[in-house]
Amino acid sequence: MAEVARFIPLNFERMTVETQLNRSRAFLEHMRRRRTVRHFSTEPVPFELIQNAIATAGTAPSGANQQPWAFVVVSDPEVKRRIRIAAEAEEKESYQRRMSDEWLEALAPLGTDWHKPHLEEVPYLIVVFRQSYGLKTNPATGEQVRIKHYYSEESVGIAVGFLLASLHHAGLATLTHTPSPMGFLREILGRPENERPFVLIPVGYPAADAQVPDIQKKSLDEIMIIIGDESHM
Ligand code: IYR
Repeated sequence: MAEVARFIPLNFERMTVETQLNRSRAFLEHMRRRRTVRHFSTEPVPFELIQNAIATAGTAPSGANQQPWAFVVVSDPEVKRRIRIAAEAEEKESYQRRMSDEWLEALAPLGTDWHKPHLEEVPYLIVVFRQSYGLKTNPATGEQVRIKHYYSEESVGIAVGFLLASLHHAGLATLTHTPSPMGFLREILGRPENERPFVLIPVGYPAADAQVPDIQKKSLDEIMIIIGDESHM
């Protein structure tokens, strides 16, 4: 039997337009300073910052509110080491054989290669898993039943956006890393068969001498298309 919808009053804070503009501008300026970092310090990070960021990710909207995600936090040096070794093996093969010239050319401005020392140097790795379907135990039979998940890719993508924004807001640096293929993460971390690795995120403070590639974001004109008359705004 389908569950019936129940409703409660929305807890919504209406702001003055001035407050709205101030907050929106401050958030934009703050997010403009976020950079993907590949040179990290080994300095420890307060664990609550990681917990709060994952709790923030957990507030994301998702298809049918199915919340098809799991966030594995790795600080164990031995596990980080196994992840680095496996990731570098895949990345070496990718850079040397699997990636097309067109792909390598697209990556050239980032200056990346197969070496991933940061996977061991950072205090935390957050490995995000997407549950391509749900697993529930039928209480009557004890059998595992598969639950279809809707829009799991989009849902996890949105949650990761929340996670990255929260970590940046908390003064931490991140890297969205997708070694390809990523199947080794499921094995090393012992995740169930319904979970697929989505992204591997090293989190920490940047190294004191960290450098980032000199690349630009597209301008608002390039990404926003207006249908309507906003000239009075
Ligand atoms: N996964 C590789 C290659 C790589 C691919 C993309 I698309 C990037 O934006 C950056 C890197 C690596 O991490 O080096």
